[in-house]
Amino acid sequence: MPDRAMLPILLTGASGALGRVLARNLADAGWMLRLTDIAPFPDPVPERAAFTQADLAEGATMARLAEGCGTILHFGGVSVERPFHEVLGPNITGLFNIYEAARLAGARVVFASSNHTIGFHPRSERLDVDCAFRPDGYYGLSKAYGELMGSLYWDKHGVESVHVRIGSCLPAPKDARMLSTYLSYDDLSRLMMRCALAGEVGTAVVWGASANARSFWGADDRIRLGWSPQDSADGFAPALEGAVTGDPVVEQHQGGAFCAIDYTRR
Ligand code: 15L
Repeated sequence: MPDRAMLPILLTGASGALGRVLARNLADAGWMLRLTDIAPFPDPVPERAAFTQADLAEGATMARLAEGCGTILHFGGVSVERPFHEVLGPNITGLFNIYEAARLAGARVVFASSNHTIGFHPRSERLDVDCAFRPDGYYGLSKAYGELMGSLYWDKHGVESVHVRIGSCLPAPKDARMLSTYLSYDDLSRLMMRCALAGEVGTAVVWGASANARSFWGADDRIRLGWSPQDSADGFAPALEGAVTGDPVVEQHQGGAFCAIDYTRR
């Protein structure tokens, strides 16, 4: 097996908000990238990268793109709560196509999971990654399925799979909840590089959040990946304490109880 760091990375969802950040930061760090998305890539394609416009439904295209790659960063699919039938194709069939592509290529998958897999746990519990799934919608449910798909492909086919339960990955936190869930773009990028570089990982689950003092989340597998976040939402606390962007009626009803309040209102 050639050194993973010498092999290209396939990045799905490259035209999305996080995909664009990763395309730029990983290319700047010297990685060779294959980018793909159903939507055109809106930025100049970085040096040492190639972009292919494709639907995750095209299994043969995904397999071709993954050929020769060491790692697949799977950020493609539906990334917000939508009706069940809109989530189903990209996040379940598309997900299957990615794991099959990884199996054929002998690549490691890094799956962009979400805090919405556990969104209906109360905020008062400190959650470790082995907590039960409590998805807060069809989107979160599809991400929980994705983590189980990763587990299946490791146990059955030896495909390594890292599941990153991303909190709120934005340029800056926007409300009080994000003082707990914020993940900076730089912490995300460093995490992805560690996921691509780490020695044997089998399956691993990581909370995708910066070093936020108010975090809802506890133990995970970050040590095995050699990652620790360097940024934090804490500096935003004076401006955001008490700030709410969810539906005030639902927040009152639930007492601001759940990890993922922005989706519980729908
Ligand atoms: C996510 O998983 C979503 O992709 C994003 O749109 C936000 O809702 C984020 O979680 C969050 O919980 O803040």
